[in-house]
Formats: sequence, structure tokens, C-alpha cells
Amino acid sequence: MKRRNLSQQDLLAAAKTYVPTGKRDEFVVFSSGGQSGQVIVYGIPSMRILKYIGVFTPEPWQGYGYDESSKAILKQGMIDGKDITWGDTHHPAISETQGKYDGQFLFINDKANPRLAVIDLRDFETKQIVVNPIFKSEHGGAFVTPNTDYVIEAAQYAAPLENRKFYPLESFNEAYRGGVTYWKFDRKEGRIQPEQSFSFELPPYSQDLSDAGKGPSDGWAFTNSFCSERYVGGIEKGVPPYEAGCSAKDTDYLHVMNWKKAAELVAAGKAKKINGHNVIPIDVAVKEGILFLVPEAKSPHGVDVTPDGKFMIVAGKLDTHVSVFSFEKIQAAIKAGKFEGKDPYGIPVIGMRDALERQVSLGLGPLHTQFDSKPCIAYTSLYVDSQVAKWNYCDGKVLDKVSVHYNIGHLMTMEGDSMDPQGRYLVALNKLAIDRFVPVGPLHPQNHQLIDISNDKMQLLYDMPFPLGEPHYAVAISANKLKPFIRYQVGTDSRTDKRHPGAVRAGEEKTERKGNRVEVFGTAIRSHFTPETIEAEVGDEVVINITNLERAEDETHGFTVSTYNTHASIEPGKTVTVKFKADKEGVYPFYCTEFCSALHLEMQGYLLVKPKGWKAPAKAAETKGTAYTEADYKNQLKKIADTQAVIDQVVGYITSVNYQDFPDVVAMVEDAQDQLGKIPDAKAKHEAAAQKKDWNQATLWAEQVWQYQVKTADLGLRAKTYLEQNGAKKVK
Ligand code: CUK
Ligand code: CUA
Repeated sequence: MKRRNLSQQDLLAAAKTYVPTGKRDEFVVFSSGGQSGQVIVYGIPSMRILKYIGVFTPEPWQGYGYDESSKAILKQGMIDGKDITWGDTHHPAISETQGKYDGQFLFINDKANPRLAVIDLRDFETKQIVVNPIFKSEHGGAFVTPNTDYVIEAAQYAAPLENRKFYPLESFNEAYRGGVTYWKFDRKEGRIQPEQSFSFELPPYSQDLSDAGKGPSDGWAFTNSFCSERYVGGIEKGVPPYEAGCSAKDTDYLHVMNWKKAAELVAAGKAKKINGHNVIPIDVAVKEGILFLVPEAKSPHGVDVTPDGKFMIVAGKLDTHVSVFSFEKIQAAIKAGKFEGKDPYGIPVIGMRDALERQVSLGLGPLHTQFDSKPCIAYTSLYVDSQVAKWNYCDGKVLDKVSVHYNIGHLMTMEGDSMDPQGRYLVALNKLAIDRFVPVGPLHPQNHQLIDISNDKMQLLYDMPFPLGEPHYAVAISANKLKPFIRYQVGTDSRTDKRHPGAVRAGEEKTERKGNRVEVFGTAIRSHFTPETIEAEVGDEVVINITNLERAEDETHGFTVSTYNTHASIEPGKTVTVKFKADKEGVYPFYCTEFCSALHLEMQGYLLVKPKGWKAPAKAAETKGTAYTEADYKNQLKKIADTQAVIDQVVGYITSVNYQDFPDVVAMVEDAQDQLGKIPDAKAKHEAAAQKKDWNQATLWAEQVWQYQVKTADLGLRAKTYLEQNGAKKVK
């Protein structure tokens, strides 16, 4: 403590966040990666980063955007025929079953280019991107309905709904519109079904954050708005700016929508098509009684439904209060037909007093609210005050406040937006870090602060610099709810979840030429690719499919070809395709980019791009290399015998225990048997060569036998260590 100038409080905080080596975090966070267009995964309480997931942006490590099937995913996100290689990600959402996180899927939105992505949590890969068919920007997404039937995505800045159609700003009230899209999610397919999705047409009110009802409010959803003034700025013409005109009125509108009934209307053909997409016009929604407005304090931001589904908590940036709206009261007003009027688009407006349960003054700039495992306890971020307020939404009492650093946006408790919050920890997602970290230039990291909420008083535990964009929101799930794969079924295209047409088994590798297309059906296993030489002519299209034959955990191979801007990450069982035009003559090494084994550097080969019509000389030059002697061959045989002794010992141990009870070990043993199975062929070759006194061939094939042995031994030793550490028992 003395040497590092720490307090007792510091040591306590350290003990609460420290996760010893070999131990794992209790919760897993999926954070928006902000402008990086990615998702960042980290653990709680350690705050250790576990993974970046490429979503809207190419991500080289995972080959995302550099192999063919991941390129196809990014292509789904093209807009107006153009690539968009970044995203302004805001709100991740975990799929829910009966209002509780189920750990199956993750959704996230892109505000700038209105899009939504689906990530499968079995492999943490992006599987689909859908482009919003009618919005030009969005913000209030992704939020799921309690059984993940729909994923909500609300517009932000109003614009004409038709694509590529101009209307002057003077026609803002008539031609510009907002809206909310309900994307239909097919859980079995793990994909959004755009044809079955629909949108509400809404007035040009800058719809903002949203949330789905749950429990008693299931079937309904809530979206708030700002700039219901419908103000159009123009600072360059001497008109007051948007910020003035958009905050002039005292109230904006909470939109209350019945999405279940809306889905029925769409099924009954009552939607109209805009850009080929189902849209429920405002007048239809009003007539059918599925759309209402409630005034809310001006310029609100977050709307968060309480875990019991009874209340909607709205926090207004320009008001010190949070408003607790009652779903029951709103329904009573609707039933009684008690409205204070209509908005200019004919939507019934419920009186604010008729919908409010209470208002609670929390502090300056309340934004977002999350919930505790303890009943009625909520936490709200206070942007201007740079604080988190803990309060009780049932009796309106403020219980505690803690300062954060600085200017908090969202905050997040464990599973804190579900029907079953887990309490324990809260993360403050702060917009500014200012003086918290070692300076790294004018662009600072953001600051995620971990707060212990298990006691009456909140305790700040840890600052985590977040170095990749502004993470608006994050969600945290109990780690034990996630059940990701260790390996793929051999030959899987991970982006389609189907068998890859380019997959082959060991021994079936081939290269086919059709016209000017050269297609390789290859494999990767420690420590070589098959084939090792790929021949093409200038101008050929080269397609390389590679299947990773490994079954052992974490045995990923990478693949790249020099200067052809291509890269694949090939996890065990996966098949990946890279494709390019061999448009330049030359010799291009390809190699494995993951340090996968002792002979990883030797996991190499050549792409030979020959000039058109190139002919090999009649007498092929002999490959020169080291010349080996009989003595070298004898040495090899000795090495092989020694290594076999090691293998026998390890095999003796493994088969003496209940290794079959350990699936991870069974996989390693299978991989080892694969390697061993290749030995007879190489052995026959070195023996035949030795017969002919061809010591070069004999020595090299003997070396290959030894390579197979080394990999077998390596796997065997890993299996043995695993068994010893995981309490394997002797069997007779
Ligand atoms: S927003 Cu950033 S602080 Cu996009 Cu949810 Cu509120
Ligand atoms: Cu495979 Cu390095």
C-alpha cells in the first residue's frame, strides 16, 4: 500500500475486481464499439477485454471483409449500391425468452446508416445486416420484444420515407416523416425476415430511444421524441439553430404503440408499401386504435420499462426530473377515450397528468435508467452532474449518489433492462475521460467505470479506458448463460451456418481449372496446407477454399496470399474461401497467419502467377537443396524411435484414465489419431527410397514421419495436462 500510495479503500476495490489467472468473470458485457462499427466484449468484474466482433466494419483478424462469406455479410449493408465500411453503433440488445436474457443472439444498430445487425452468440459472428428500407437515420434500436419476435428500430432525424426523393425543407411538415420499424426475427433461422417486418409511419418528431413493454405491457412499445416542435433550422440564413428551436416547447411526445395489433393489421393487408416495405400509415394506426401520444418533459432521452412491466421511466435532458408513467393509467385513459386533444396529424394525446405515476427530482441531465435485482430500485445517469443516482421508483425516494468521471451517458446493470435484473454491478459509460488516464493525444479514450451496487452505498471500483469509439450502450449477461461452440462441424460456412460447398475431407484436396478460373479445394492442419503450390496464369480468377481439419480447441489457422489483400481466419472445422483476380505476374508466398504450432512459420506455400502461355522447359531443372546421406537417414530413424517412446508413454497414461468423459480430450485424441494415421504412407515412402539408396527422399520422408509424430506428441501432452488438471480418474 505504502509503496504504491494506495488507500485501504483502493485495496478493497482491487480485491473486488481481481480475477486470478485461470478463473473467469461472472458476467460478460457486449458493448457498442461506437464509431468503430464493432462490438467489444469484456468481462465483469475484471474489465478484461475478451473480443472485438466485426459488425459494420471490416475486421482483419477474423477475416471479416477479407474472405468471401463475410464479404457477403458486409455487402448486405450496402446502401444505394455503395459500400459503407463503418457504422455508428449505439444500442446492443441480447435476445430474450419471456423477458429474460437467453444468450442466443445479439442485435446492434447503426445510427448513421440506418442498419441493424444480427450476431449469433454460438460463435460471436455477425450473420446478417439489414438496411432500414425507409429511414435515412435511426437511433432507437436495437430493443427486443420479450420473446424476441421483433427487434425495434426507431428513426431519428425525419426525412422523406421514399428513397432518393427530394422534398424541400419548406415541406417538412407534409413530406418528412419519422417512424418505428419492427423487424421480424426468426429465431430458428437466426435471421431477420424483412418481408414480414413492418413500420409505423410517425410524424416528423425526431423519434428517439424506445423500449418494449413486458409482462402487463407486453404487446406494446414506447418511443420518445425530441423536437416535436418540428423546427427547421438554418443558421447560415440567420435563422436560430436547431438546438434553440428544438427545445422551445415545454413538452415532447412519448409514442405508445400496440405492435401486436399492428402485426395483425399487416397480416390482414392494411399496410401500404413504401420502397417495397410494409408501412402502417398514421391515419390507419389512429383509426385502429394502436397509436397514442403522451406529453413528456422536454427533450427527453431514455425511456426504460421497469422489470415488472408496469411503468415507463422517461428522463429529460433539460429537466431535473424523471417521469414515471403508468401503463395502467395510460390504458385506462385509452379505454375511457379520455384525451386532451389531438396532435396536428390526428393522433390522440393522453393528458400528461392522466398518465403520470410520479415525478422525481434526481439532478441535472438525467438520461438513462437501469434496474436492480432488488424491487423498485433504479439507477439513473445524470449527464450534467456527472453522477449516478440510486432511487426508488415505487416511493420516489432518492437513496444514494456517486460521482463518475465524466459526463455519463448510458449506464448498465447486470441484465438490468430485462425482467430479471441480476444486481451486483453497474457500469457507467462516460463520455469524457479528461484526466483519468495517461494522456494519448487530444483524442481521449472513453471511460467505463465499474461500480459495486450490492450494498446500500454505491462504491466506485475501477476505470477502464475504452479505446475504440463512443460506446453508447452495453448489455451484460451472466457468463453461464452463454454456450459458445468450441469448434464447427467440419466443413461449415460460419456465415451461413450451412455446409460450405468448397469443403473437402483430408485426402480429397484438389485443384480444378475451368476456363480462366482456378479453384482450390484445400485443407489446413498442423503444419501444412494442402496443396502447397497453386499455379495460375495472369488474369485468372483464383478461388481458394480451405477447410481447417483440426478438432482441438483453439487450433485456428490463418491464410493470406502476399499483396492480394485477402485474409481468412479458419477456426477448427471452418471452411473459408478467398477469391481474387491474379492480375499480376509473379511469385506470391502464402502462409498461415496464426502461430499454430512449432512449425507454424513453415506452414507456407506459393502462388505462382505465370505469364500467359508460359511453358515449362523440356528438361525441368532439379530442385536444389541440401544433399542427404545414409548417415542422415539413420539419424532420422533414431529420432523416430525416441519420439515413439514418448508417444507410447503418453498414450499409456491417457488410456489408463477415463479420458472419454472429457469431450475436449476426445477431440484432441481424434486429432492425434489423424496425425498418426498419416504415418504409414510416409513410412512406406522413406523405406522404398532407402531401398533404392535415394537418401534424399528417404531422409525427407522420414522427417515427415517425425513431423506427424511431433504433432501427435504435442496433442498427447496437452491432453495429458488437461486430464491431470481436471481430475481424470484411473480406469482398469
Ligand atoms: S444514446 Cu448515447 S448517451 Cu445513442 Cu442511447 Cu443516450
Ligand atoms: Cu497454421 Cu500457423
